[in-house]
Amino acid sequence: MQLRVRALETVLGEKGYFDPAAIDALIQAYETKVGPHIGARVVAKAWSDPVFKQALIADATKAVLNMGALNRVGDHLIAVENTPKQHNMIVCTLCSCYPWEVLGLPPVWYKSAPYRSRAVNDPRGVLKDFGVTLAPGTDIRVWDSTAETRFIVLPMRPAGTEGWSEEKLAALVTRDSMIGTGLPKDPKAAA
Ligand SMILES: [Co+2]
Repeated sequence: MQLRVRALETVLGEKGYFDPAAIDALIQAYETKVGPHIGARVVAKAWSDPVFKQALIADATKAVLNMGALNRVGDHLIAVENTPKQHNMIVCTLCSCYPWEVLGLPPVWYKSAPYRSRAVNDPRGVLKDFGVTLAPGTDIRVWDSTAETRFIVLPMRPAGTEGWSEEKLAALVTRDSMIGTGLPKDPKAAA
């Protein structure tokens, strides 16, 4: 596969269909600029600013545009909010669709067949494997990503963070908490 991609890239480049520098810039952006720190800032802002949170739930694509996210044409981002009654979890059962613009490159397990099937069949078991136990009575909703529609979980703001700055809050937001396979860090441990 790598060789094929390389060959295709060479041919297209030689024919002048694209500028190799543009590809390099894109790869570099995803390797160094884009990552879960962007999603963490989005979540921290939503925790701190009710107006932004409303805008995020209404249209996440639009809401994250101003936060350094590299939106790709045709992509649609949806933010799903965890509540005491509902925990959200994200999967791509078909392949590995992932909200790159806010979370960067996907972890290896996200693309694995066991995660992709078990997230649907046994989400509670998957959470257990990740060390997450939800309060009794919490429903789990699993969202299946596609090439056009991707999801980011808005975790619940941890108790004991009243008055915290957005920057301090963002440090609690883990990548997995935005996929739904984890929870934010314990503020007592982080303080
Ligand atoms: Co996919």
